[in-house]
Amino acid sequence: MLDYFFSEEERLLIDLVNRIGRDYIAPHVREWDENEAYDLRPIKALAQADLFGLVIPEEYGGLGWGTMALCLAVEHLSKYCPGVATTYAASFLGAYPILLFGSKAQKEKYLPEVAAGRKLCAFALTEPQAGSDAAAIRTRAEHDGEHYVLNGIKQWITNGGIADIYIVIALTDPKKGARGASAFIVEKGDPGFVVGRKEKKMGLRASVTTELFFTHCRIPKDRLLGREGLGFIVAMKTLDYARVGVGAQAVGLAQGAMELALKHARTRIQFGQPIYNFQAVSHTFAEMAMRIEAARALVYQTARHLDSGAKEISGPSAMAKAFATDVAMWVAERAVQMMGGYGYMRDYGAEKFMRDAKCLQIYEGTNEIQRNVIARELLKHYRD
Ligand code: COS
Repeated sequence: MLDYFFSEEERLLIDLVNRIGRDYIAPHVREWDENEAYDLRPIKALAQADLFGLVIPEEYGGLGWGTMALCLAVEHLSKYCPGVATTYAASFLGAYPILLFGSKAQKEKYLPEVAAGRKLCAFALTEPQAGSDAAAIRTRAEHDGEHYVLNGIKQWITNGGIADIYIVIALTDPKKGARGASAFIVEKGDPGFVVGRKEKKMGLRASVTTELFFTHCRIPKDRLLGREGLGFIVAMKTLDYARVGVGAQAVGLAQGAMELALKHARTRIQFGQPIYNFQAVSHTFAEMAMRIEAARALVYQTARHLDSGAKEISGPSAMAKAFATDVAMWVAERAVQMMGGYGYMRDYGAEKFMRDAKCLQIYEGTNEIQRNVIARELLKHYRD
């Protein structure tokens, strides 16, 4: 691995996350995957280590470190279990809108609880008919005195049911399309808000994904984030910040898959020698290492770019997400191949990385959508 000149704090953070990974995640990974079970223990350990406060400013009880720190935490968690990393990262996806667009009162009310890990967040944009075409949402939010009344369905929401705070994008002025969307904070227990069934997923099975139903769900007016009409911008800006985190998740996943397969290749004897001695195998690992390092460098540089306060973040974040997750899928598939029958069997962990990797190319915007974003941003630099 290249020397990325981590600060002392970053080194301590990496050690801490690895300790949590070894103690609270590694022993249970297979069981959670088999049983599609969400387990609170690693989340509690992350909370006790103050790691839910990484990007939350100190004045709201966080550490105020930024996106780079969050990427390091997500990367190293993902080596052990990308599903646990999903629960953790998705909570930040739900916290970013408050961080970026919340009023002082909203920040004071919600962020300390989030930073302490006492409350998880979720981000609800997707609907049955609105996936890549996010502007096609139908969930409505109508005025009713001092309240808004929400009606609609959200689909494939990470942390559904286990989160206490939900950012819900809904139309306040449907005639205006994307410009008529607004973002709201909905709390667990709000009247008319019901969590639907838990989805059965191919991978990331330690994380929870559900539908959300809003039926005449009444929320006070002060739950609006920013102002009416800003909902689509809230969603897109949030994704600009969060997508690099999916890239970090991909780097950790790929590293975990490579290390697993490498251990196998160095100890598996065929034709009288470790299979790593065969060039077809060692060159595959060389290729894995190269691609992972390129993905890592892009993710770290993008995270530092975001932390610098740079304005143009959509393109870099989309690049980091698409590039790193494509690398992760490739590495995980190759890891299965390098382990042969052991790779295919559920007892050995490689196929789980492959199933987990698939989702990373899909969620928080498919990699096809990322390429749309990159192509759109590219044109801004070559207008003449
Ligand atoms: N920051 C700020 N504003 C943004 C933005 C960004 N990153 N991306 C888009 N916008 C604005 C546009 O400027 C445009 O505003 P105006 O109407 O004022 O011009 C508006 O949002 C609509 O943008 P655009 O015309 O590009 O939207 P499309 O309908 O073509 O949809 C989107 C393209 C952005 C929805 C698509 O690229 C996308 O990201 N889809 C995936 C959604 C997603 O990630 N879902 C996962 C949910 S969380 S797991």
